[in-house]
Amino acid sequence: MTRVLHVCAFVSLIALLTTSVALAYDCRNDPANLLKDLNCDFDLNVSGWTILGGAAAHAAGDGDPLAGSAESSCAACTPVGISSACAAAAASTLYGYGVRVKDVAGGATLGCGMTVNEYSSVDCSGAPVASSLQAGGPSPVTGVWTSYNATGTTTGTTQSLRVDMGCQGSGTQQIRMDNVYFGVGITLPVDLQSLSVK
Ligand SMILES: [Ca+2]
Repeated sequence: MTRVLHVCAFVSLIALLTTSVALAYDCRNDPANLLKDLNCDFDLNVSGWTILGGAAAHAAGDGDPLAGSAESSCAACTPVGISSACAAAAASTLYGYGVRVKDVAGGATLGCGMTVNEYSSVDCSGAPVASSLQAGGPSPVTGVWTSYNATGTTTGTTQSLRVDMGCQGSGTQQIRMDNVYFGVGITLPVDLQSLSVK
């Protein structure tokens, strides 16, 4: 019984720490976040973002950590998601990046996350020189906000970037996204997807 209690306490502590750190980050108030002024928090609308697949809407009453999130939905398409406006970025630089995602309808069965499209132009014109920086993972538990975070280095010619984010699945998909970031020195933990204690 004692060991079980210790394990439970440990799991609770990890969950608490993970939640606390994730909730503490506010994309709008981080000077290092290149998306800080590109509607990263979706507090009022989804202005500045374009549709990747499905339809886009604003979920005013839902968000993480702050109210307001971007919603994408689709009856039969994949992926479902949105793409950011163009942001200036530096070449050969280590960045941290990520997004929080909530699967509302349970249709994002193949996973969710973010892809960074890098351009050698200053305005995201032309074809991407790379799309290899990604923060992805299994689909979140339905109805639970989950972090997808990673770090990676831009190419030697990168001058600008767009961030794509969303989910892949089948059937009806309805997801929400919030608190998007891309910046030097930003390192946030990935939420626990699952945990088994043997
Ligand atoms: Ca928000």
